[in-house]
Amino acid sequence: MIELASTGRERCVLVGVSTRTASREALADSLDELELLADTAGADVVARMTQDRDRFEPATFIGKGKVDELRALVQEQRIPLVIFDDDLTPVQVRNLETALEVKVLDRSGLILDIFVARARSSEAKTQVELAQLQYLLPRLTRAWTHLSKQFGGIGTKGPGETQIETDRRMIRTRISHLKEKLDRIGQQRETQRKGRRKHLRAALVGYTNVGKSTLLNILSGSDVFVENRLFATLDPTTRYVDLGSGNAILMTDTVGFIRKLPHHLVASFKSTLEEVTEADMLLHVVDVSHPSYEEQIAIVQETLAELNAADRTTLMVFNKVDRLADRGFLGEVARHHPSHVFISATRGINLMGLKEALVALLRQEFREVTVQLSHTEQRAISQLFNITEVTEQRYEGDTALLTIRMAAGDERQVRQLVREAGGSITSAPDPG
Ligand SMILES: Nc1nc2c(ncn2[C@@H]2O[C@H](COP(=O)(O)OP(=O)(O)OP(=O)(O)O)[C@@H](O)[C@H]2O)c(=O)[nH]1
Ligand SMILES: [Mg+2]
Repeated sequence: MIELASTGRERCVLVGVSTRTASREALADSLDELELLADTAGADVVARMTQDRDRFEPATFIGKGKVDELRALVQEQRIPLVIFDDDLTPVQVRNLETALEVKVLDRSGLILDIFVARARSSEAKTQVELAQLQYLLPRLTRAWTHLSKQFGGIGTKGPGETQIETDRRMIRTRISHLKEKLDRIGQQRETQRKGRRKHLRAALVGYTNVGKSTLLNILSGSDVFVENRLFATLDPTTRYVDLGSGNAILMTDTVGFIRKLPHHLVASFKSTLEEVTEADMLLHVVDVSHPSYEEQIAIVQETLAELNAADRTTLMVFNKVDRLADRGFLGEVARHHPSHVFISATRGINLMGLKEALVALLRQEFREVTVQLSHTEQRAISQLFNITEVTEQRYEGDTALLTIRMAAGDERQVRQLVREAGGSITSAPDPG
């Protein structure tokens, strides 16, 4: 663990390997990002070491010569921490720590560390702890003596084999306890979401540090934490956003994605990320000024697929256009992504365009109509309340008039229902 407050900043070396499939350029890019992650975690990068290899060394990930070189470097410059850009197996970590005599972390371990430091709510803390324990379990060996401190009560002499077994059992118990707790929180969340059904919901998704929270703040006039670091946001925040001309939505900001996001984290953040998977539409925010914005889009799309949200209606929001010296390539970007807007959240460029695009999407995905039914058709009326969003209900004599908003996919069912109940449907007056 990198201790943020107590020990100040820690110095570290980054290590990356380029292979035939991952070019040197891609590696440099990935290491830049790893450096940002290290910085976020409270470590200063003093050196980078890279190696070209066609295959990874099973025992130590990098070749023996490189291990020696690395050892010389960390010993000479008294660097206490080495961070690998790729995930290491528990055995590799152990071998490397033995050979180098300093702490070794991999990318997942580093990301977990940041999540630990940043988790604020009880839910985020629980999710992070679960991910951390699942990451730790296979790595639990003699080297992990600090566990005793973390859990308290365990002997301080450092775990022997029996002690490790006891630790493993404790961790498994703790894991199932945390899972139960998350299930309960998930159910509460579900209830809260149902209560919010009155408004359509949009979720901000995107790579970390692209400006999601900045955008939510500016659209809703709120004050969500923004920082030029990775993973500023862990807990989902939902705000009311007025789109003008009588349209409004609830917009949720949530955790950003990153390449090689540890699998355990995605799994433990499932309930947080359900805010995303259950939204009516997604705003995929992209930092179009970033050199690898295209790869970032692909990574976000992969993560969305993992969450079964790849087919959700999506508006591509290309942010930070103010940082572009040359906007010539935006035409090409627009052709690639038919549903798009270009904006700058900090400069307030084209926010009207964004709102208009959202309203257009709402109209396309959701139809607002007025249903006329005999007031005796209570069953049909209550079904309408179940399937659609009833925005207004009034009576004229024996006739019930319901203004409803329905998803395009539910329209057939609604029409049939109304027909069978002897009612009729007219388009609702355009609110605009
Ligand atoms: N130049 C420029 N900077 C921006 C713009 N929008 C956001 N930023 C900056 O980008 C950085 C990250 O912004 P955030 O809103 O925290 O990004 P995020 O996507 O919420 O990041 P995470 O919560 O870490 O996933 C901050 O320093 C913002 O000031 C923009 O339109 N132009
Ligand atoms: Mg944020």
